[in-house]
Order: sequence, then C-alpha cells, then structure tokens
Amino acid sequence: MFSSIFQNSIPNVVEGVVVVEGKEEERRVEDWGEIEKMPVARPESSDSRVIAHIDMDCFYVQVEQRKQPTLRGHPTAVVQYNSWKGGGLIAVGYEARKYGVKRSMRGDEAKKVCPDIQLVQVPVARGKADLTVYRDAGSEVVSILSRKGRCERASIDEVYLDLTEVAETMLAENPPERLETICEEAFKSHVLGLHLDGSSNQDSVKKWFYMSDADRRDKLLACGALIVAELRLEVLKETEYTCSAGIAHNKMLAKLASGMNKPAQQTIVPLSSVSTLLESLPIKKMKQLGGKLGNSLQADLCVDTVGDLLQFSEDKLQERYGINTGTWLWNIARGICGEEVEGRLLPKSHGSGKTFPGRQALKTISSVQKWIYELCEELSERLVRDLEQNKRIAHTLTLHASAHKLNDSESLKKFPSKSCPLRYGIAKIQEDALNLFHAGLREYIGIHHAKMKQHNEWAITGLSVSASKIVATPSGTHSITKYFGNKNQTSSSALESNDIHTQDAAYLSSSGIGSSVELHLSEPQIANYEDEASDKHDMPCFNPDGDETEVCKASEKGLASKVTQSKMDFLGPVLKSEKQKRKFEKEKGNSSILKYFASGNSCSFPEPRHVKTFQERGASSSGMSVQGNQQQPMSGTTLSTCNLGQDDLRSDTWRSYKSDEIDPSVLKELPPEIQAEVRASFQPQKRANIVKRGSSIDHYFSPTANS
Ligand code: DCP
Repeated sequence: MFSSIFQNSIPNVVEGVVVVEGKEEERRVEDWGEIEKMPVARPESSDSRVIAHIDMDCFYVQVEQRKQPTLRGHPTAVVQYNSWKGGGLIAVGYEARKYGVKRSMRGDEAKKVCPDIQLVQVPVARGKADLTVYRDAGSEVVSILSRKGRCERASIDEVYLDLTEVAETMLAENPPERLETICEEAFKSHVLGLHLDGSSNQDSVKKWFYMSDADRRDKLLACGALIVAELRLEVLKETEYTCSAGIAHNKMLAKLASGMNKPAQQTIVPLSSVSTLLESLPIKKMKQLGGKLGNSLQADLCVDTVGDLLQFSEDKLQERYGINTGTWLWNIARGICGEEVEGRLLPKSHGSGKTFPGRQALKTISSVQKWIYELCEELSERLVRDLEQNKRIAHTLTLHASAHKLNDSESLKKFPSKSCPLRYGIAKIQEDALNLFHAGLREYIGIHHAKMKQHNEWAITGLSVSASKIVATPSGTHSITKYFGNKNQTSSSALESNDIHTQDAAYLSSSGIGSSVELHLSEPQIANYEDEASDKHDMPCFNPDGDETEVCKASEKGLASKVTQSKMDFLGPVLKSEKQKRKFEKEKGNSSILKYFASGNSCSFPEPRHVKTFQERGASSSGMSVQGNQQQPMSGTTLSTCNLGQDDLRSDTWRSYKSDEIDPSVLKELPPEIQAEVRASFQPQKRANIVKRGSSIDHYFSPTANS
C-alpha cells in the first residue's frame, strides 16, 4: 500500500496574505489570486470552451521603453534599485537575451556579456521600490483585453480570457471561412500539431483557419485565435506593448501555450495535439509539479514526463497521493482542467513589505516601528486608492515578519504572522500593525521574552503588512460608501474620522464571524486578537498561544444577530467617545449592510461529477464507451479547510497561508532559497519552461515601430 503523504499537505488552511520576502530589498505584494494552488481536481465543464492566456513580453522593460522611447530596440534590463554589483535584474528585454543576459544575473554580470546593455532602475518611493507604474500599465492592458469575454487578471502582467461565448457567436454568424479578410496577425499563429506539407507555416495556418470541414472545436479555437490576434493588436496600438498568447480549451493548456512562442506571438492548442504536447513535457515543468509532488512522482513512480503518468490508474494515483490529488494527476495527464476563468480584474489583497538582509537587519523596536510606519503609509494609500477607484474595502490587516534570534540555537522558529480587523486611516493602520508586531514578537521569543527584549537578541530580516478580504461595497448601498467619504476625499486622513465605521464594516463582514468565533484578546487592544479573518466555515483562527490553528465554525443561522451582538462586544472597548458609540448604535440597525456582509460564504460541496478526457468526450460522442471517474465532492479550498481536522491544520509558516494568496510575480522576486521554500510548500510551478526563443520582434521593438 502506498502511504498518502500528500493528503495532509493541502496548504489552504489559513486565510491571509502570504509572507514573502523581497528579492533584495522589498516588494509590494498584490494577490491576483492566480497563484499556484494545491492541485484541485475539477472536471471539465465542456471540452469546447475557448480559453486564452495572455502574457506581456518582458513587461517591466516594455514599460520603461515606453517611458524612454530611445531605449527601444536596444538591449535593456530593469534592475532593483540596490546598486550592489549593479543591482539584481528583474526583467530582461529580448534584445539583451540574445546576448545571454538572464534574470538571475546582476547588473555588472549583464554588462560583461552585453556591454551595451541599458540598465534601468525600478522607481523608488519611501526608500523602496515603487511598482505603481507597472501595475498601472498592467491595468491599461487589462482594460483592453476585458472588452471581449470574461477576464481574470492573474498577475501584474498575465490575464486569462474566457472567449467561449464570443467565439460561438462568431462561428454561428461569421465563421472564418466566410470572412472576406482575416487579420494577418492571426495567420502568424502557431498551431500545435499542424502538418506543414511543404508549405510555409503561414500558408498552413491560413488553410487551417479556412478549413470548412474542421472539427467544431477546432473552429471555435480558430475564432478564439482571431479574436485574440485582434485584441493583441489593439493592445499594441493603444499601449505600445506587445504580448504573447495561448489559445486552448482550458486554462492549463492555454498557459502552457502562451510561453511557447514569445515575444509577440500566439500559439493554438487543438484538441488533437494535446496528448503529443503532454507526452514529452517534463513533469517538473507542469504548474504545481515543480516541488515536492513533482519530486515524489519522479523518485517514487519514475514519472519524468506528463505522459508517463498515463500508465497509472486513477485508483493507484489516489492511493498514493490522496483522492483529490490523485484525480488531479490523472486529469492533467489527459489535459483535463476544469478551472474556470474568474471574472476578476482587481487584486484580492494589497501588501507592502521590505527585507533587511545581513547587516541591515532591524534590531531595535524603534527601527522596526519606523519601517512598519512606512509600510503602513504605503498600504493605506493603496487602500484609499482602491476605495476611490473601485469602491472596495479591505477587512483584514496582517503583519508578517521574518526574524532570527541572535545566539540562539532555536533560531529556526518562524515569526508568527498576526491579523486583526482593518481600520482605515494611516495612524490606525500603523498603530494596529505595530501592536500585531509586538504580539508576534512575544510569541516568537517565547520564554526568553524578557531577556531578549532587554538585550535585543533578535533581528528582523523582513517585514510586510497586507490588507486582505477585500470586498466591493454593495452597489446602491449609500450607507456604506458614505462611511468612506466621497470621491473627492483623496487623503486617508479624510477616512481617519470614519475609521470606526470601517471597523464596523470589517467586523460585520463575512470574515467577521460573530459570537461563535472565539476571539483571543490578549490585551484590551484591537490589534492583539489573532486573525478574525475567518470565513464562517472554512477559516481557521490563529491561536495566539502557538503556531497551530483552530477551525472556527459559525452557524449561518442567526449570523446577523450574532454579528451585531458580538460586534458591540468587540467594539465597545474601542469606541472612544459617546458620539461614536451613538453613531455605532445607529449603524447597528443597518440591515442592508448586515445582509450583504453576512452572505456568500457557505461551505459548498458540489455533487460528485463524472469526468471524461477530451478524447473520451470525442469517443462518447461517436458512440464509444467511456470509463467513468467519480470526482471527489469537493470545492477547492472550501473542502480543504472544511474537512481538515486539527492535525491537518498544523502547518509551517508557508502552509499557514492559502496558496492562492501568493502573487507569482512576487514569488519570483524572492531569493532563490525562499522561493524554494515556498514552492516546496505549495508545489507551484510558474509557466512551463518550454519557450522557444529567437523569433524576430524587430517589427514591434524597433525604435520606429508604432503599430
Ligand atoms: N518580475 C520581478 N521579479 C522577478 C520576476 C519578474 O519583479 N523575479 C517582474 C518583472 C517582469 C514581470 O514581473 O517584467 C513579469 O514577469 P514574467 O515572468 O512574465 O517575465 P517578463 O514579462 O519580464 O518576460 P517574459 O517575456 O519572458 O514573460
């Protein structure tokens, strides 16, 4: 019998924003929700969906080249602002890649292999990198891409589109073979598995687009590819940025394909090419198989390619890796991925952090306080901006830190992350974050507290603050928006006076559980209770006495009244004036807000569903029998957390966060050893490394090109 070593390794046990340390100095964390989740087996809802993955080319470099057009056409790289050895490269332009410049290099090394390289520093604000310009550039692109179909912003420079509907309409009304002109860009597509028969790629692709007797699913892909080609041209025209794309029947295949022909190209994955594509794909290149799970497949089952997985039955894989992961593996071997494109253009969290490597480590409370204040200021600005622009409010503030103890053999102990309800206003956030830090420090230094506090025998090597549980204010509910001032109130101080109401909203939120959640108030301050951020079913609470977690289960029934009561219990001590208390009492009666915030967090268990491979779908439609596979009745994170027992919830630091809380672009900024640690915890894998380089992009990148 195989032991199910991965059954308990599902990391989605604690809501919160992951603690990550910047590559060198800092990073701004933004969770776009795409992060590599633990494998969750989801059946395909249909084998004729049309999904595109669009990835910007050497993104930061393109942004800098647009700012300084003289850089266009020249080898360019973007470096972290720390000038040690020329700074660490974080983005490398394609012209520089031809010389062998790689992201792993530092500026000095890049200069050696490419003396003409232009190194541009990331913008700096408050003594740390400021990524606003890149984030805004990504938003510009998203606003164009989201014109067609459902759009999911997966990272600062990646987007998924579900083009099924628009492709179906096109096929019904204007199929490619009836179009008089087809956007030339579409003919430059790469169609996997296409036989060239002596013709040029472009001619063969043209024929493929015009093939009137093609499989309907291929025709849908052709329509999708036409739409994507047009969108990419619109992006280029309106923003001057190029991007690459993959068009397939699901997210997994689309993502695999988008990196295959870069830059400024697109790749189509017809159904018939899936098995060949996966057959030789190294297992570790597959998303989520870059870590422990991939290692185990290689070491224990001698699986080196995705195709090698085909030899194992689903039962066998389940026996070895647990029911969900086993089914997921069985599915991916067949190109099955039922993950939906979420309609989401905004991040799930905001964060700001900084690392303090080596001698920069912070050893005094005052230095920690200084940086916490800086980070909170930035976080607050972004929250206000999000509120103004998107009418969204965040509910949970989390402080993460990394630390080591000086002269202490136990120094491997992780600094615990702490959360509390988020109160808007710079000063409030700063105060709460500092309190969270103290709570974490007490726990971290444990019994040595007094001594260490006295002698400063600890050192902080990384700090970050993040705001999560971001919820749109209900449209038409003026009562909630008025809490935060009107559009013209741009300063967070404008919010300061309203902070208690934001707190109110936070506590009323779906994350603020109500009376059945045990709050751990170690001190009569708001910041000293641990992570209230608990969905009523699936959210564990931090236990202030240790790293372990406990699952908070609140009954849905009567939630509103419980919330109201416990909100009062909770807020009572922090209401500073009678006026505030009266105002608070008044707001208690706002049932529309209560209703809104209390909804939508039930633990769902979809019915078991039948899974078919793409091939089986084809087979079944042609009358062949299909071997059924029962999916587990689970719903991603929900089941993970709902069904996990106390033991399962004990986790190390990385596992204390939901894997989908990590921004992949942030992950890539981390020092290699930290990346390895995170990856080992979540088995994530960014895009498969099967990029074919070397295609000319002169057309787009030459200094004169403008369309
Ligand atoms: N990034 C970063 N630190 C890293 C990796 C990436 O800050 N370690 C930033 C810079 C990149 C952007 O994220 O421009 C997007 O990352 P990608 O991995 O998509 O890489 P690029 O867009 O730079 O290049 P490619 O064309 O290969 O996708």
